[in-house]
Amino acid sequence: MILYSLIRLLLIELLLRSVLGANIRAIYLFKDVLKSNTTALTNSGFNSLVIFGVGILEDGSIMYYSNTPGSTDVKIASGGTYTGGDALAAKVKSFKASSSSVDRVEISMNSQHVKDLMAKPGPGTDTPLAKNFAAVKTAWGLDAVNNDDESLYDVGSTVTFAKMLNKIGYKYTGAPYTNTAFWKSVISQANQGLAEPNLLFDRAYLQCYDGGAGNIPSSWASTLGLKVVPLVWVTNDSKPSYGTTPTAAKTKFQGWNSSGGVVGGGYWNDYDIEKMGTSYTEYGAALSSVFP
Ligand SMILES: *[C@@H]1O[C@H](CO)[C@@H](O)[C@H](O)[C@H]1NC(C)=O
Ligand SMILES: *[C@@H]1O[C@H](CO)[C@@H](O)[C@H](O)[C@H]1NC(C)=O
Ligand SMILES: CC(=O)N[C@H]1CO[C@H](CO)[C@@H](O)[C@@H]1O
Repeated sequence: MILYSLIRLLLIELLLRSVLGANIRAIYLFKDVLKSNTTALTNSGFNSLVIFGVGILEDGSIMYYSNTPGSTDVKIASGGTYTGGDALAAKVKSFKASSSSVDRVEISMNSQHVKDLMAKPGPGTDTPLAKNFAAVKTAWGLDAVNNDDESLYDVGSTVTFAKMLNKIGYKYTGAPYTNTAFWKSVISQANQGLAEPNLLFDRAYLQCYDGGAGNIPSSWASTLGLKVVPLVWVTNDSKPSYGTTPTAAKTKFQGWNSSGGVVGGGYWNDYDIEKMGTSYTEYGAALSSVFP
């Protein structure tokens, strides 16, 4: 009887967690995914990988910008077809292999050409842009598109684009660091008439470093009407003052967790962990201890 009750409690807990998503452990992949340490990324407790450096061209083709010395940029979809090659597809698909802790993979992009393409040819699912996103989704096994708009901030075209992506099976997320008014409008319009767990805009990865260093996750969550996933920047020799060790990250996540309004945490970015020779295991463990 006791065992049965325990199992039932455990199942309810797991169900609640999956519904509420209260344990997001994310990392942004700045380094070319063909060069980063896949074993470490998929075995250190992270459950969400966000591939940085995707962009849209004027004709609706999609690029993957490598951001890594010695790597080249790749056109990953054009004319409604996946063009990124088998190696890249196999690599990204392997992130969610059965042995991996990862269950969600997103691509992160800015708002380049979104407004123009939403105006013409528009957000139909038969447009080159929509077909290209569908092709990449299938080839890479993606779950969401992450909006890292840090300059254009056009609410109307952003919401239209998010709804187009939703029609082809993507969730939509954001990486805000400033401009609460923009994000609040996008979230409320994208999620109009929807409720957990079926939100379209279902995650806000809040930058709490660099330009966003003063951000308070609980305040953002109440303004946005959506709990947030605060991000810290790992130890980095580019802007060392924002560098956060695993120990310091754990302290920050604990503080934010106790203030409320958060559903996990995450890091900007894998490149710096590898360049600085710090430990994926330790960064992952800092998240797992606060957001198990
Ligand atoms: C990749 O990560 C694994 C596990 O953390 C580690 O054992 C291995 O040495 C790393 N590989 C490289 C090339 O750094
Ligand atoms: C996180 O916050 C929740 C809710 O306040 C609390 O129950 C939990 O113990 C906290 N976790 C840690 C590791 O501090
Ligand atoms: C060592 C280093 O310069 N690392 C990176 C820190 O992050 C920025 C982006 O925010 C990269 O451009 C750097 O390469």
